[in-house]
Amino acid sequence: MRIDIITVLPELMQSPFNASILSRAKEKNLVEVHFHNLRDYTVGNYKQVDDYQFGGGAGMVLMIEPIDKCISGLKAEREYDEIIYMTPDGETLSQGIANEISLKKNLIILCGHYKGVDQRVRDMFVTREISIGDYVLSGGELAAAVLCDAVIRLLPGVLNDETSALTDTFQDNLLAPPVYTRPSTYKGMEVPKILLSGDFPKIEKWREDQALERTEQKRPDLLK
Ligand code: 6GU
Repeated sequence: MRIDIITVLPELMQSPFNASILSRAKEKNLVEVHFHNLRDYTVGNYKQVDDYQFGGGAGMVLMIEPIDKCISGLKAEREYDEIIYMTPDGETLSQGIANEISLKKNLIILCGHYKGVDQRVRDMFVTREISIGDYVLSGGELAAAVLCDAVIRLLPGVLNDETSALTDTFQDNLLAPPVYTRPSTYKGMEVPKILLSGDFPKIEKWREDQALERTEQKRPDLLK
């Protein structure tokens, strides 16, 4: 997978991509992530990327011209499966959307800022608009990092235990069951005996029951 991220704050995005699973995915050549600083695509001497909105009102709007230059340059080099705009008025990210996007090859992710982007960018280029929840962030960068994390960890070969993503919370619309590790007794608190029994069919049944019970208690909306 190749991901091109267009942003006015590339430095905000470095650390999530240089740690843990995402850096391992890059080292294994399972994903390439390229950052494009919108300021490098400006036309005048002032490196201006935003301007006041027509009609008046508070807040700056990202201008179409640098975004057009950046996206058109990328599109001239390869086909993109999706041009995603990160915006709080997009569809809310879910495990299902992450699964879908993980099947794509080339993605552009445009990070919004200030009051957003000129609507003509959305009309002309954007194929999908994604939010990470009903609250407002100061820019799309952190949301883009969340989306990339959710997607990249699903790429075959990224996780060490290949089956691990299948048992995540939200796959199957169920929360994951409780997990335990050593020691088996800690300050009088015991690990459920069944997990120490070695009876794997029974353990599997217990986990399914626990997942269902946990979902009923904490997220009954998922069962509807
Ligand atoms: Cl994608 N962008 C911004 N600015 N705020 C958000 C968001 C995105 N998703 C939730 N809040």
